[in-house]
Amino acid sequence: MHSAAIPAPVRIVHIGLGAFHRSHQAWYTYHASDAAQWGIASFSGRRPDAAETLAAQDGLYTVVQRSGSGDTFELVTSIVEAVDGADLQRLMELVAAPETAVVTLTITEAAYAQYETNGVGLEASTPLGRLVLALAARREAGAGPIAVVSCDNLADNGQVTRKAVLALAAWPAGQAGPFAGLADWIDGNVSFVSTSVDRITPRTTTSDLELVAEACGYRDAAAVITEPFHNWVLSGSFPAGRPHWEDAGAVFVDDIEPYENRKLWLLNGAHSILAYSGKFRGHETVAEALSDGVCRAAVEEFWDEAARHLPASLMIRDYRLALLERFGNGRIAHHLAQIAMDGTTKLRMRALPVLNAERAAGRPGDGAARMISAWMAYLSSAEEFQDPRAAEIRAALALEGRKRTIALMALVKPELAADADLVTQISSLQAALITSPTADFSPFDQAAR
Ligand code: CS2
Repeated sequence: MHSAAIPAPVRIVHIGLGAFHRSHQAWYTYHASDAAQWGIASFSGRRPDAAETLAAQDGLYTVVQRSGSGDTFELVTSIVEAVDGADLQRLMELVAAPETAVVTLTITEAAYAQYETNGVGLEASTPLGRLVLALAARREAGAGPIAVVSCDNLADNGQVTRKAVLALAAWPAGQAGPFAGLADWIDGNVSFVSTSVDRITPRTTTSDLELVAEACGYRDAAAVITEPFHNWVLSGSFPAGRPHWEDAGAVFVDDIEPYENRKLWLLNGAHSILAYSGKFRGHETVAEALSDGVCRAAVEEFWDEAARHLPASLMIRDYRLALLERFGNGRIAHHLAQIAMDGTTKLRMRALPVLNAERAAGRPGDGAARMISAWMAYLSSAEEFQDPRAAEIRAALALEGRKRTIALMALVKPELAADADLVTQISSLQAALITSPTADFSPFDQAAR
């Protein structure tokens, strides 16, 4: 355990201080052998709450690793400063400091699409807007190259971040001042690292906090509960250095795509199927949904399709077995409602690549299509839902039958709605789900897997 008495100097700036940041990037940094050199200044997202809570306890918090058989507790000291995300001044100051070498992001999948779909420009209220303003400050200060590391569940997240940041930096093009030539400077000086991140971290509950108080003898309002499993694959350069994250198991690779696809399709894809079909069938948690044969069959059906487009060298069978065990950990109450959020963005990453690959190979891709159908069935029955395109979803839900299906499909991707065969396929899968919600729509032989 590192000493909490002398905080490490800030060399990493994080945007998106939430439970996952605390159980993943901050935890890896804490476990690096050179942790004493790498302090994190972590900025909250939309609300200041997480930063206020953590700042009140000097950035210290407990990671509870919860396995099927018990809990272990660890005090993590890598976050040395917790700041309200709205404090743009402090963000600019820290990113402009030459000692700062890395900016990590957990800003949700939806944050990357927003500037495209909503035409959002360079605004200090959005996480990427804040990042661009901070990078402008770094250029102004002559502090040199830096790495930006997206830790959100998007394929090719480094490139997606790069494109979004460059587009935003060029937004005020032609204006004088700090933005002239900014996109060119970013292009030449900022390394956008791609990553695949993995650690199931449900939202902490009040009873979790009580348990920490009882077990550790102190009150920690910022504790996180997470599974023992953790994985971080990174690809890209760090021009100003980085912690030895490999000491905690991080892996650096040249070609990240197969790892990203394996994680996004098999873990996150299955999560989305469990969330939508599970909520529709009255379940609350991942473990509950997985124990329902109907939901489980839908997951296996999708996995069979996805596996055809993943390299065998990635040990897909073992990965699937490990996922069943992780999802089945009933001591982790991972709520389906949390996963069900932001479906329009998540389905684009999780269902469409497999659907397209299956159709390109001349097969229907029912497993991937069923994920989209389950989302629609869930929306039709949900009392409330969260999505960046909630207003348009509500307008679509006011329509009937095929029209409703087309309108919802268009929100995932407009091209989908123009494909009459696909509309028919998704409509009939949805009808099957709605008219016979208890039927086992894809029987499978568990022992054969
Ligand atoms: C989940 C992920 O909420 C979701 O969409 O699928 O947060 C998932 O738990 C993590 O990616 C696991 O690493």
